[in-house]
Amino acid sequence: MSILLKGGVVVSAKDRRQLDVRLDGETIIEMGTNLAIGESEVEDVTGCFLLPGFIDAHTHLELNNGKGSMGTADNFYTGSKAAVAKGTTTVIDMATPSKGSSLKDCLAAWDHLAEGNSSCDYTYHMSIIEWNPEIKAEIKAMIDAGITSFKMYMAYDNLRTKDAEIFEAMQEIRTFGGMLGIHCENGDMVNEMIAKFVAEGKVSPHYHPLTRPDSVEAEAVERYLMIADLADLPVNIVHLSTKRSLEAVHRARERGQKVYVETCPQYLVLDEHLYDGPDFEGAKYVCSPPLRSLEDQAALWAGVIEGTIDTISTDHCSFNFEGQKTIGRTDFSKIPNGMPGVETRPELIYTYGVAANKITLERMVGLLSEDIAKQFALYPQKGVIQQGSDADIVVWDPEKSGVISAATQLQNVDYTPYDGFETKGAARSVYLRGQKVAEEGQMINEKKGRFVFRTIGQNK
Ligand code: DUC
Ligand code: ZN
Ligand code: ZN
Repeated sequence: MSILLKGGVVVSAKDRRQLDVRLDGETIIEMGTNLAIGESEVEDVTGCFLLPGFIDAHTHLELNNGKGSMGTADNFYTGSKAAVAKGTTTVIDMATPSKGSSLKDCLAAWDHLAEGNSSCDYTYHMSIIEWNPEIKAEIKAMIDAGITSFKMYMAYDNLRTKDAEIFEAMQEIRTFGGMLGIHCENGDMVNEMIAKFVAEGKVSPHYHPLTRPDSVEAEAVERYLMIADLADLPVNIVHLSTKRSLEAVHRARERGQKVYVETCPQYLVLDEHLYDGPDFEGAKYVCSPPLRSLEDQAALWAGVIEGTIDTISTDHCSFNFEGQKTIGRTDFSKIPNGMPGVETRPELIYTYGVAANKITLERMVGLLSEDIAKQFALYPQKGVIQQGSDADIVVWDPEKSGVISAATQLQNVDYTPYDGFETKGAARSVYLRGQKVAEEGQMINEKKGRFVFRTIGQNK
């Protein structure tokens, strides 16, 4: 039976309109003012906004961190439930091969993790952690398999490749019109500084951000953008966290380069003082790049407001405090890097952005959904409420308030960096391809997620 969402305000990245929306099967079939109820089942959404399902373009729902057998606290089953319950209907997860593995094997492994377990729709960025003729030949194979975006690393010894390899990969990706995102930090400098601090007995979480100062990120951003200029490839910068990196982006744009910039909620609402908390609490915030200064935070907000930052995703990568983060009690460099966040992004950005009058709701829709869909070849199947698009809809109640809490969260991890944060606005119900899957922040219909096949050129 079709469903009629009646009395709400439909929001896109450019405007808002009072429209009823009819869903049938998996798609939006009709939109208009005062639509007749007919045979439809009605959800009265008066007082609510209808937002296109949010897309998180940067998750590590399942990741082995390369330091022994440590896997993330969440997996596809738990992470996707936490995502969709609060409004994120699609994730682009980082498929990460192990050394020596083919991209095809990695894709099969990620399909195995997600298929039948995911409660939101999903696709992947394919990580390229080594470069050789076999991997090169697989770039086209990935695009043919619906994976149009790739990820590389300039830091992390088990993941990073050389500049020349990045350059070669860029040229191959450019041949097929794919999208590349890179983790920008100077890995050599990070290693130098970790060795120095550890040798000096400076081993508390306080030292984590000091091994990765803004220059470490900005240098890598500048170098990456110069390599991209040489390769003539539009590129994405993931989790950009500093003012100096944003300045490097401005320079690249001024010389005519197309650069996409992603930042994350943690860089907008948390800051570096948290590394100095008592009882090893600072370990909870160990992620890379690290949390930054209030000056960086202000520069990032300015970028979000002006539009020099394009998207906000989470870098969700959850490790428990007890038993995982605590492994680094006597050496911060052993603390697994990453924080949970796939569940909290919509409420945080609404609270600190929209309700705080920093950005409009239209801008939030762009940052969390529409512009991500356009960048990653998901649009107009995803990222917009219009006739013919997937019926991924968040019924957003701006009056709902709440408090983020580790005790009540759906993420399968023993803490949240936002514990006790008061929020304004929340998803009242969430539709995934026409099915109501969540209500009042809880799952009512799980494991309905599906792989989204992406095609180059769809992102217009
Ligand atoms: N940074 C993190 O903190 N965790 C996962 C990967 C990354 O780049
Ligand atoms: Zn990264
Ligand atoms: Zn990441």
